[in-house]
Amino acid sequence: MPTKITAPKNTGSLLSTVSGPSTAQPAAKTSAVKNSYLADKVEGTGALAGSMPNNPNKASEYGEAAYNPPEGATALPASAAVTSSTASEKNGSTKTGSGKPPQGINAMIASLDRVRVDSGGQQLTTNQGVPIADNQNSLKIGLRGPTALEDFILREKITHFDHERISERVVHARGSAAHGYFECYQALGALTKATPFAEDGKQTPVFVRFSTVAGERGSTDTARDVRGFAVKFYTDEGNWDLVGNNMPVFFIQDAMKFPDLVHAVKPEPHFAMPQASSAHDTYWDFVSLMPESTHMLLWQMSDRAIPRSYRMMQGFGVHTFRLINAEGESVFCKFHWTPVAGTHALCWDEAVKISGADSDFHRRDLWEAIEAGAYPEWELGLQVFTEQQAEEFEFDVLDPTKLVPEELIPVIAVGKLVLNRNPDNFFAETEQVAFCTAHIIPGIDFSNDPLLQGRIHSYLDTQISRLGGANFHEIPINSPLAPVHNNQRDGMHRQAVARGRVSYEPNSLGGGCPFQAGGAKGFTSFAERVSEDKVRGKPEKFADHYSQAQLFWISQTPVEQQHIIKAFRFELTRVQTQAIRERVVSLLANVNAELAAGVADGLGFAVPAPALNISPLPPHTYDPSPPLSMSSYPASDIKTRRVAILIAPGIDGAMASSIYSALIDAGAVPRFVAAKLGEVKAGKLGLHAEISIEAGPAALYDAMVVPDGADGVAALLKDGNAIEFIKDQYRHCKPMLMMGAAEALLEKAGIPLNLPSEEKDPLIVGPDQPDAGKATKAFISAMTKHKEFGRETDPPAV
Ligand code: HDE
Repeated sequence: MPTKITAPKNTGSLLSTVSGPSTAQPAAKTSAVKNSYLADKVEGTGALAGSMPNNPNKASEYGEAAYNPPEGATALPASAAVTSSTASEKNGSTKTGSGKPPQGINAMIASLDRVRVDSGGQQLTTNQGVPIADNQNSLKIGLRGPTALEDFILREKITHFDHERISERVVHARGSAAHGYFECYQALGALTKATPFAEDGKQTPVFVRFSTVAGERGSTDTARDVRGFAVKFYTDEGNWDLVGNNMPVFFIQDAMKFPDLVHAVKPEPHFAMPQASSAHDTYWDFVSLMPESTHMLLWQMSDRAIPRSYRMMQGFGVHTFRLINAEGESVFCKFHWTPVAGTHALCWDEAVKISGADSDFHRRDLWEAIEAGAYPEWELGLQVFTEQQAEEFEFDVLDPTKLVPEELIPVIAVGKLVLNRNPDNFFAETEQVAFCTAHIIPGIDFSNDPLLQGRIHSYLDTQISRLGGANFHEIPINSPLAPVHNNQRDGMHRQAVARGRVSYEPNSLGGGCPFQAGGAKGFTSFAERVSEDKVRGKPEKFADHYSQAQLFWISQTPVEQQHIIKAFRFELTRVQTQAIRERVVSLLANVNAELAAGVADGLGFAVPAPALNISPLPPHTYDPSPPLSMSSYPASDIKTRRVAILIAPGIDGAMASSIYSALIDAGAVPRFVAAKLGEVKAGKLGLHAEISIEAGPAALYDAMVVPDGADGVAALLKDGNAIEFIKDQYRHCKPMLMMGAAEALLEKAGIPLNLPSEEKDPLIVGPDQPDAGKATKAFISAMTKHKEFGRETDPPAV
């Protein structure tokens, strides 16, 4: 009797990728189905999809309910098989992985360890891992013959090389960066639910990039320019980028004008000059027609635009932001970074000379400080105010050309930023880091500042072309530490290998995952009530272009004011069109008569009539605000300050050595500087020159020393480079320790011991103090003052 063959239920469907029976019956696991994982997958899929008969949250998308988005509906799969891409996923290999189905993880995140490469002890290979036998010669037909097209090793190498460059940032192309951490002093839950502020002492890793704005990627660090101060916080609720500057206001009030501003300041398009400088016609043409720039122009012409170091400048978020707490309450907020090392600047002549001597001056300074363990530090401060307070201010807090005076709203210190690790690779990290004002986290929100609103679009957009596509977030320096799960797929250079077939939401085949976090855990915008006409325009308070420029001016010390006048004079002298110069001074005439007169005098014309003041509101008169002056942020030590000790044969070696050691003990960086490298006979000692004057001229040091020793000084007196070195140190207002015989060098350089005011120059130490120990102490204390501006005359006497 023939055996009755019963077809196992649904087995055929199990083995097919299309259609199936109209029953939810489980498929039979017979011997025909070798992979029971496949059966689990199909069976479990039906069950999982069946457990979600509808989209229960749909109603919450409409009306009032939308204010509190719920967490997404989810269901758990019966086993890992259900959400897999393939039932063969357990067949592991050295390439496909362990064969252990991953669930709920994204292996793209985590520390940079996962992508670090070190080739120590390794052989050279192609990008395909093929060992390269000969890295010296291309493949030729005979030793003197042509190169073969089949030389895939040469072609891979050259092709990669041809594509090594990516386009530079449209602005802020020149920059330097470092890793570190932000530490919150105290939990700020009452103000914000932002996770970096969630607990006392909480640390959040950061990557910070400083930059100039106008210059190209290879341009000089010490150009007169605004500096970028961009901080990426890798928080446990995603990346938060606070993309600020070292000045608290900006040139323009609306994003619409940014391309115009940047086109005006960049090298002029016909001949691509000047590089990294605003001192040219198109820039001043534009800003002089934009009176709202006036306040920022004063900041830009101040010494803030020529910082001594990235480590010695403030940072500001510029715009008004919002903080939101767990109850959904919101306050306005301004962000301030204040350097522990104080705020210090270069002299303009010094900045120009540094550009020639070391155009990487700021990059080197940041790198060297971190390598040496002198970790740069800033304090984060917040100015917090309510919407009602903001309405009463005489300026509009949505206007980025205005600041909130600290006398009105004090800055509260909330944490510190420490930079303690240099990048491993400039391109992979500093060049590829993608800051984006749109990167905010729960607890932080935007204000309606029209400049900020435009930036929210711009940064995401620019990264797509600069970093080659929509997947720039996967570049290791940009990927967050927080888990990333969404249904975005594909695109150029995609690296994540998404498991499963679900790439949409809502879904039931993935158990609803990844599900929406809901209002309690996810990002929600502050539900600000807006009921306005759709219009292109600005509020009336934006039209007050001069009150805060006046505030800035009257808050500067007389020295700072003189520097501002001289900076305008320099920039406008390089402008060729007289009408533009006059227009700039007509703006300044609305700020301060002395300022306008000083600039006009320097340019050889009379102060023109003030520019039309179009504000419909009466101007506001502020009291001076001391925090707007750099002099409010001194430093108390000389850590990382560079000191040149000029030496020549016959110098007092014992004295030179003891000064050297005392400076090291104080945390400074002394260097023996001589006419050339090699041993310099100094009494019984042989001192080794560390750098020559020509390789390390005066502008590169914060202070200088000439030890005693008649023969050594006699040799220096004959060296024109040494005399120029001493003159520059004096002219740049730097501390000088001139021991014993070295006084003759001051005479030869024409340097007076008294200031033009007739008082003794406090930063020239030594000539009247024969005890080297005491003199060095006095010198170290003088160095904490950094510069003696009382020396300055116009034009310089030395
Ligand atoms: Fe930027 N800005 N910006 N900016 N900005 C860029 O983004 C832009 C503005 C700032 O170290 C670009 O990745 C627009 C204000 C810094 O990588 C670009 C507007 C402030 C950095 C861009 C502004 C800044 C940038 C160029 C007006 C201070 C360097 C490459 C609506 C608060 C970040 C890039 C880094 C970089 C656009 C105005 C600071 C093109 C459209 C105001 C520190 O997206």
